[in-house]
Amino acid sequence: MSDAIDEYFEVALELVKSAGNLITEYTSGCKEYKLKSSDIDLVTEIDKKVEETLITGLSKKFPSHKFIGEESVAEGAKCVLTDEPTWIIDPVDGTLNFIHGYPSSCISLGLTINKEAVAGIIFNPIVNQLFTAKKGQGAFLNGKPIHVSQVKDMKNALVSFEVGTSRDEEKKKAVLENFKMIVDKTQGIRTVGSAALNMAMVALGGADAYFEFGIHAWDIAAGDIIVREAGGVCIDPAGGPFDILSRRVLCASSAELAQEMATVLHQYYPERD
Ligand code: LIP
Repeated sequence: MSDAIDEYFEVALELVKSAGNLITEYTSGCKEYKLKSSDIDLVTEIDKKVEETLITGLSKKFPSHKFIGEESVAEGAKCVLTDEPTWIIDPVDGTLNFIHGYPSSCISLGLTINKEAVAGIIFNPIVNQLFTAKKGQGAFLNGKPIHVSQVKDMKNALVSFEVGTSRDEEKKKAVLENFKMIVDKTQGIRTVGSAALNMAMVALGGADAYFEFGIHAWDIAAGDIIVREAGGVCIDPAGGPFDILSRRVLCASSAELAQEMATVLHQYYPERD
C-alpha cells in the first residue's frame, strides 16, 4: 500500500507544482470573478483551470481513481466519498485572498483510501511554501520535517479561525461568540483566510489550534493528514471523532488542547457535504 501511495503522491506533486504557475501569474490579484453560494463565496477562472489540470492529469495516470473537487461540486457533481482512492481538491483555497492579492492562498490536494486521508499536499506558490505528508512518513515544509508545537492549554495558545462565506445569522452568532471566547481565553487570534493554510500553520507549530464551522471536505482533506503526521490531532469541534464530510473541524497541537477547546466552543452544525 505504501508503495502505491508513494507513486500516487509523486504524480500529484508534479501536477500541483505545475498548476501553481497558474496562480503565480496573478500575484497582485485576480479581479475577474463570479459569485457562488453567497455574495462573499467567489470563484475565478483560475480555480476552474487548476482543478481541471489536476483532474485531467491524475485520471490519465490513475483511471479508476475518484474525485471530489470544489468547482466540480459547485457545477453539480456529487460529493460522494467511497473506499476507493479519492482525490479531494481545493484548486485555490483562499479564493478571496487570491482575488485581492493577499498572498495567502494555496492548492490543497488530499488523497483518501478507505475514507481516510493518506496523503496531502498544500502548496502556496506565491510564497513558495509546500507542505506535504504521507501516512506514517511524517510531515514536511519544502522537504524539511515539521512538527506541531508543545502547547497543551488554551492560556498559552495562539489560535486561528475563520468567519467563512455564509451570511447565516446563527453562523454569524457562533463566529462572534467564539471570537470573544478566544480573545478572553488564549494568547492571541489569527485569521488567514484559508482553511488549508490554517491547518498547515498548526502542523508547522506556528499556530497551536484552528477551528472552523462551514468548511468543506476539500478545504481540510490535505490538512488533516499533514497535521496528524506533524504530531497533532484533528477532531470534531464538540470533542468527538473527526468527520471529513461534517463541515466542522478542530485541529490542535495536542489532544489536551483540542479537548479543552471543544468544551468551550460555541457549536454550529451546518448541512453536511
Ligand atoms: C475558504 C476556506 C476558508 C473559509 C471560507 C472558504 P475557498 O475556501 O478555506 O477557511 O473560511 O469560507 O471556504 O472557498 O477559498 O476555497
